Amino acid sequence: MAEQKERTFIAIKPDGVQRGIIGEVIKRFETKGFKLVGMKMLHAPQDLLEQHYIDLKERPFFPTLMKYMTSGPVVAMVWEGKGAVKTGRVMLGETNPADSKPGTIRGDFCIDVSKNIIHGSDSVDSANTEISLWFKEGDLCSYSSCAASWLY
Ligand code: IDP
Ligand code: MG
Repeated sequence: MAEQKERTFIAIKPDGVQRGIIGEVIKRFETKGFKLVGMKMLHAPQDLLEQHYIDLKERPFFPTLMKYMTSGPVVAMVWEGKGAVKTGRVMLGETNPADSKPGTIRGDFCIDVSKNIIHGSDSVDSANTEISLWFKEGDLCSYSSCAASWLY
């Protein structure tokens, strides 16, 4: 069996969805060369978000974060390709948009750390944990049956 390519979990947060930035995010990951292997839109339940952000449970902004993330639907995606986790984080920019360079998603489309429009896994381990939290294995696609070998 072919070696599993690196995958990262990317989610467009409720403000990104409401502001119409879904297509822009997909365009950036797609044209960069990553492959979309899973995508769904959902109004994420609180218990899923509590698991997703378990490491931040004790932080003072946690209740605000939960309110923000349940304020509307999110678009959850899995992108695959060489260095998807690290490159994905570079494409997102810093957690605080004020520290994010122009050309990054947060640098181009938001100004406030509490409304920073997008999530991206910060390590391969957390990517795997987050992917299995948000998706069932059968939900994810494989391109292995494609005739042409992929460039990336
Ligand atoms: P990351 O999303 O860049 O990985 P984390 O430190 O994991 O950043 O924080 C998760 C999310 O929590 C951030 O993306 C942001 O939505 C929110 N957050 C982080 N720090 C703050 C803060 O100081 N105030 C309000 N919200 C914050
Ligand atoms: Mg994080």
